[in-house]
Amino acid sequence: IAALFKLSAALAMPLNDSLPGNPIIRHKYTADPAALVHGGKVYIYAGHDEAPERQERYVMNQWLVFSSSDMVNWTEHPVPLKVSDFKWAKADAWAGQVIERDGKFYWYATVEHGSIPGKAIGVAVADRPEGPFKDAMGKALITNDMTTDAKISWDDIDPSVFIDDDGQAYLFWGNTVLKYAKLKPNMIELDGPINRIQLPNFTEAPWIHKNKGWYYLSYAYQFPEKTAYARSRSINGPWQYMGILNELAGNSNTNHQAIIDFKGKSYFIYHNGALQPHGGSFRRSVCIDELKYNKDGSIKRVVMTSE
Ligand code: FUB
Repeated sequence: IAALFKLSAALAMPLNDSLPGNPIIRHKYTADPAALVHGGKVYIYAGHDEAPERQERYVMNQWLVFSSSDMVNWTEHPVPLKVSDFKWAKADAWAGQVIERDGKFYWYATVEHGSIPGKAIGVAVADRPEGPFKDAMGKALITNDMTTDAKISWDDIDPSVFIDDDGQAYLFWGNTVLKYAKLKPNMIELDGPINRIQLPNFTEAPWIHKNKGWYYLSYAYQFPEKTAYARSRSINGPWQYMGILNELAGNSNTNHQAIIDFKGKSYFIYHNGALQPHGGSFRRSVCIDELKYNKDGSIKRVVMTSE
């Protein structure tokens, strides 16, 4: 029986409670979604909010991955990555993003560094989108002592990675100060200086996507957080602020988005604290709504739906 139990735990399991509607995952709290489209499926990478009821602080030790080929039925895969997989890290499976390059999947993830005070960004790599992922560098890619412009220990968080049509990869990240740098083709070294971008009320959670020749930079705005966005004709800016994309995330003081195209539609994937009975800022849940553009390339506001 023990062997059978192990086998079933090791296999990906379709979720019994995977119902149409928001939140999309209801048996666990999930936060900070990043999404990847690969091989006819959408993969959602999320932090696991593990804070017990009434504990008002983040308890996040691992990340989770879910896949779907129809955006309705989600399959949970075995835990793909944990803080403890980064031997140099000590806590906090905060936000990140996974991207594919040359058949490898790279996960840029925020953690608390074990010996350099503050948050850091590590890179994990896998041969398959669902993992398992392992530390790609044996050390952090970004540490809090590399930049000094924000006097907080959590300003080097929330990596978002983007590969442009010419093959150049970029890493965007930050809290309070938004930074970006080129990545070398090996995806684990910066290729040039760290640059800064000024955007109104930038808090955290940058996400880059491209549509019809425009680069879009969406981000968490103010605190409690709404989602705002800017756009540019160049990845290097200048960025034109375009306004609010999504309102405060019900019952959560953070909002954190990913934007993808899948099977002819665009989607806005985010979290809120609406899952009952204990949802809130430290027990968040991933939601998905369709994202629509106006004729001029601006984006319509996303209003949370329950269907
Ligand atoms: O989940 C921990 C942190 O809260 C993330 O890194 C931020 O984006 C915010 O959602």
